[in-house]
Amino acid sequence: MAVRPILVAPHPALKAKAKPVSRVDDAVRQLMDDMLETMYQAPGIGLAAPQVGVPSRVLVVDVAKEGEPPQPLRLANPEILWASEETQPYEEGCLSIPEIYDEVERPAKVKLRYLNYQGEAVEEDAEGLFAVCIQHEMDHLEGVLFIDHLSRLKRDRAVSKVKKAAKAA
Ligand code: K1U
Ligand code: ZN
Repeated sequence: MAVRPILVAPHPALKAKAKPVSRVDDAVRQLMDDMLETMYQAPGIGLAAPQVGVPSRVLVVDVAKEGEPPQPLRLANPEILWASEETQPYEEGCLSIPEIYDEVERPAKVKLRYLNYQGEAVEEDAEGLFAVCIQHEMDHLEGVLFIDHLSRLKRDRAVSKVKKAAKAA
């Protein structure tokens, strides 16, 4: 397993739509394992392949609370089959937009389908932080960042803050 560098906005790879994987083979499993290691090291609760420069529909998530055993999830070709009308606000962050946090309103519950580590199709219900994180990561597969859900003023402020920090570094 290897820690891969995480791309930071406004990198153009973060705005591209990712392609489905044709099957979950050893290369995809290696990518999933590297992404989990990268996510834990960051630290974060999710990571999408475009954030490590790979334009594939692969993501990893672990929303276990501190003190709980890890619950790593590796997903390929995830789809949202259903989303609730009820929404919930959550203060989101993003490893590709360091030090910016803001509230995003998303469906409170979703039903998912994806291919797991073994390439089997799995259907799963998500709510709470799990639902928030899955939707945030699936946005990355469409080239959408959480700041794209904010007002233009907040988004422009966030991008210029990140650009300034990158220049200073
Ligand atoms: O996609 C990403 O950049 C990862 C992002 C996921 C996310 C966070 C919050 C709401 C929705 C999606 C992060 O993991 S940001 C870091 C973070 O939330 C965190 C870091 C350490 C401990 C707990 C949370
Ligand atoms: Zn993100």
